[in-house]
Amino acid sequence: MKLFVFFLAWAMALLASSFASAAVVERTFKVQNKTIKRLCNERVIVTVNGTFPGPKINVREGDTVIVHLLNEGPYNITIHWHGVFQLFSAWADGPEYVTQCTISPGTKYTYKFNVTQQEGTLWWHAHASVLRATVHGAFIIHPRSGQFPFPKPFKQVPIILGDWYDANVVDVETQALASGGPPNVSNAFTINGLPGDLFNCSRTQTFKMKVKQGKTYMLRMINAALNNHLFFKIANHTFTVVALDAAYTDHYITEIIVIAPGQTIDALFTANQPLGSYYMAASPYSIGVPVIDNTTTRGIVVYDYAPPPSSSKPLMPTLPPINDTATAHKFYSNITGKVGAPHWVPVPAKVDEHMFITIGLNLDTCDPKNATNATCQGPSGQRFSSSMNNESFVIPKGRGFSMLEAFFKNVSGVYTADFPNNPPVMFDFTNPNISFNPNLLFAPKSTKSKKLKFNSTVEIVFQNTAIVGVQNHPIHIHGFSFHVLAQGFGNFNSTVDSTKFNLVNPQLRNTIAVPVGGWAVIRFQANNPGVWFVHCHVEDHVPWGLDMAFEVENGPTSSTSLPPPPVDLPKC
Ligand SMILES: *[C@@H]1O[C@H](CO)[C@@H](O)[C@H](O)[C@H]1NC(C)=O
Ligand SMILES: *[C@@H]1O[C@H](CO)[C@@H](O)[C@H](O)[C@H]1NC(C)=O
Ligand SMILES: *[C@@H]1O[C@H](CO)[C@@H](O)[C@H](O)[C@H]1NC(C)=O
Ligand SMILES: *[C@@H]1O[C@H](CO)[C@@H](O)[C@H](O)[C@H]1NC(C)=O
Ligand SMILES: *[C@@H]1O[C@H](CO)[C@@H](O)[C@H](O)[C@H]1NC(C)=O
Ligand SMILES: *[C@@H]1O[C@H](CO)[C@@H](O)[C@H](O)[C@H]1NC(C)=O
Ligand SMILES: *[C@@H]1O[C@H](CO)[C@@H](O)[C@H](O)[C@H]1NC(C)=O
Ligand SMILES: *[C@@H]1O[C@H](CO)[C@@H](O)[C@H](O)[C@H]1NC(C)=O
Ligand SMILES: *[C@@H]1O[C@H](CO)[C@@H](O)[C@H](O)[C@H]1NC(C)=O
Ligand SMILES: *[C@@H]1O[C@H](CO)[C@@H](O)[C@H](O)[C@H]1NC(C)=O
Ligand SMILES: *[C@@H]1O[C@H](CO)[C@@H](O)[C@H](O)[C@H]1NC(C)=O
Ligand SMILES: *[C@@H]1O[C@H](CO)[C@@H](O)[C@H](O)[C@H]1NC(C)=O
Ligand SMILES: [Cu+2]
Repeated sequence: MKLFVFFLAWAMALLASSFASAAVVERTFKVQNKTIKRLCNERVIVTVNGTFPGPKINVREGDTVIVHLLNEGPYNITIHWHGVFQLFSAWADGPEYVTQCTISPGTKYTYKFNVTQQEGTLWWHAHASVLRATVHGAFIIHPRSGQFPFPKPFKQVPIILGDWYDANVVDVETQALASGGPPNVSNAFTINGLPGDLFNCSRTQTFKMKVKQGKTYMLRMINAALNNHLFFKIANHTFTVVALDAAYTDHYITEIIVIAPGQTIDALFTANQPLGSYYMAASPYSIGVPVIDNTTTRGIVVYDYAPPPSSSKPLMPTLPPINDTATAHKFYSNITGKVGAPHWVPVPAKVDEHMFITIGLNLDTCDPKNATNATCQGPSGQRFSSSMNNESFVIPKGRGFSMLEAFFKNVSGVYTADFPNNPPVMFDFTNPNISFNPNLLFAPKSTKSKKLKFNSTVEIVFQNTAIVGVQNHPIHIHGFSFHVLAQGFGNFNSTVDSTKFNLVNPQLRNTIAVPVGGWAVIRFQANNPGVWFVHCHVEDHVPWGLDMAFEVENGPTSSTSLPPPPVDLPKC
């Protein structure tokens, strides 16, 4: 009898695993120009396969992904698979000049990687210039078993929040980088590429989601907007957050979702209201940015058999004011990780490397003798800059190799491995009185990485500064998810604040919105050799220098080392 039960269990396990065996998901992405009309004007944008947002990729955990990227567009490009661990496949990670040289117009590159040890919503986006504005899409990792750690929702719907520039977005950036001033802001936010009926000429450009009363839906949310955190609500409905950045969380019930650039959220909602139509809407959360797109995008949730919209106006949710830090902070800090859920990782207990990294804006000097309005449009007649630990990162373009190739081939002159563990001087980081202190304002330009031993555990305090002005910077780490141990306002004080660390069930994230005028502490294990970009996901801050990189050494065996580059890796 015992033997029979054992046999049955074995046979069933075999059956289950054959149903759930790993597949190869192979796609072709054609990067190409596309003329589309938004906000009354036709614009040429760069797309994948002519769609905005781009094609959705569905995989199951354990699958192999092969994407052939053909660049038929006008610009150099790369694609990043945002949040995918890229275990032992750093060559497929994508950030320009960090893990690869760019794919020039008329050429191609094949991204190949396995998706393991994670499930939920992630996304892909261009990681060259500002092309991610229009070159992005959902990357959805379904459970290999087909089972969620909650009842299966009736439908799963991607909600990609983005923004729209009524201009050529590459020209907007080029002009801003030349002038040293702030780039022009977007003209609209979008839900799945559509601005919604609050904008001119956009009544038919409103995202509609049909629902059946009583059913539960899973929104797979992505903030693809270049520079803005967003508040999101559906009138008269509440959400249950079940995952953040493709890691399961304890169920968190909320009327509002807050999502920083780069982040993703899986949220359930049940169509439990009277038949009718209800707006879903998003508006920005922002502090310290003087000029901002403060518009609202909206779509409509329509119940099946609802009276036609002409006879009943959809209900509109009330969104918080743009500066509602209390609401943003509550959402960002209150959710906990789901211990024991698939792919849960306990917090590593022993820390090998402690880092304290200041993050924020800076200025770059304008030669007063040469100062013109064309080149010195930043504050105080200077140029905008930004830094981590007072090192303003320069992307190593034009040095012959990407950082990853330099790492693999041991080439010098591309970057150095001396990124400091601490800022050069301690000061009252978040005191507004220091904002224009000339001793703190100007950060030197460099391309520095921090070297990590394979499998070492790193703890980082990210400390915002008030230099130029405080903001909330969403810091994204490539190649890893990290535990968020604590967050707070003001200056981090290790005596007081380390007692607040959640070492039991913290969030696992790939992008942490460091509170405005505050700090966040994260911890992760460097189990993936390669060069991994670390940067603010506010797009404007990337070329200004709010970046660094980790160089993770190879492990002791060939299976724990970075394999050689693919033969078609683009050359610089
Ligand atoms: C993109 O377009 C190409 C041909 O134009 C097609 O072969 C490919 O399947 C499309 N890819 C996706 C993801 O739709
Ligand atoms: C694509 O559009 C850009 C910007 O509008 C234009 O400069 C370029 O010539 C176009 N390229 C192609 C290949 O159509
Ligand atoms: C993906 O996994 C398979 C099977 O373990 C392995 O043979 C292959 O090298 C992996 N591919 C990449 C790109 O890591
Ligand atoms: C929907 O919410 C509004 C306020 O946001 C409230 O006034 C109204 O009573 C609610 N309607 C229903 C049917 O619950
Ligand atoms: C947006 O900001 C402008 C000025 O920057 C202001 O005139 C306008 O009222 C604001 N709109 C909203 C919806 O807050
Ligand atoms: C938000 O801005 C409004 C209008 O400028 C101001 O009255 C209010 O005090 C601000 N709230 C916070 C929390 O800063
Ligand atoms: C979440 O907020 C509640 C109410 O403010 C508080 O009691 C709880 O400790 C918070 N949990 C976390 C993990 O921050
Ligand atoms: C002066 O400004 C021009 C651009 O207007 C720039 O090319 C040049 O390098 C600057 N010279 C100095 C000494 O800063
Ligand atoms: C520079 O711009 C300011 C205002 O933005 C203007 O008053 C001034 O005349 C301009 N100077 C030059 C040399 O263009
Ligand atoms: C890395 O560390 C983890 C636990 O901290 C351990 O299970 C694993 O074996 C280590 N890997 C290697 C290659 O040493
Ligand atoms: C940290 O907090 C402790 C306890 O309040 C205080 O004594 C200490 O001066 C603080 N340290 C710093 C650097 O502010
Ligand atoms: C595009 O890539 C080519 C080849 O690496 C390089 O020469 C060129 O400068 C790049 N163009 C831009 C605008 O970055
Ligand atoms: Cu930033």
